[in-house]
Amino acid sequence: MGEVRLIATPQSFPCARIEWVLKMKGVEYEYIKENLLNKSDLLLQSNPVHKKVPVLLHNGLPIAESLVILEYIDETWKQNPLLPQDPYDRAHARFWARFIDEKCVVGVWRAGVAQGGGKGKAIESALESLAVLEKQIEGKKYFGGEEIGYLDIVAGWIPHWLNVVEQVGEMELLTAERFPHLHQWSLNLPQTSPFNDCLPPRDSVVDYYNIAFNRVRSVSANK
Ligand SMILES: N[C@@H](CCC(=O)N[C@@H](CS)C(=O)NCC(=O)O)C(=O)O
Repeated sequence: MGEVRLIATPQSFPCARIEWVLKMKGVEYEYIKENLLNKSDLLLQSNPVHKKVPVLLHNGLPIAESLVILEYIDETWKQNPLLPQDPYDRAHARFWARFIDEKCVVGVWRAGVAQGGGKGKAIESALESLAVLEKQIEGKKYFGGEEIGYLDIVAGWIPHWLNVVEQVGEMELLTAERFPHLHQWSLNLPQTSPFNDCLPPRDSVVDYYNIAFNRVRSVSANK
């Protein structure tokens, strides 16, 4: 199916999503490691709008945005389908993928970065979004049911990255008491393939978020 290259950064979970799915599908790819502090011409030319990783290059053609890339991979390599086959179920999966990115990721990030007076409110808002997600996993082993599916990949940052954001952001969000189902899922998922052989060292993710949070905080302090 041609040449597959992935422009990515090991500590980035949108990039990890792509690696997980390429591995699930058994697609061979070349990993092109990007330095986000000094972006390459290849990244800037391949994703001129957002200038972000991940970017998938398939036979030289760039595809950006992790959720878009996941669907492209699923449509191009049909083995081990990721999204449900039924149109209604697919629409439902897309709805929840957007909820995860637009509400959970953004809410957790904002809570982590926040300091001082606004932190309590930001944490509350992140907890509200996680509570909604908790309802989606209740009674199921994975978001995909008995098998890992699209939403497990999209939410796959929670087991490894959320805990780092909690540490760097000095807060506690995902506890077994608050969210027993999501908590159990987040213990199960990293035991499974491809997650268990494709996670960046935790310390490197801590460093990455320390740098990222400090940058955002200093930009907002200088406004
Ligand atoms: N919505 C995008 C988010 C991608 C994203 O935020 N990438 C970060 C790394 S995790 C990045 O490239 N940041 C560089 C920058 O903002 O300059 C996706 O899902 O692919």
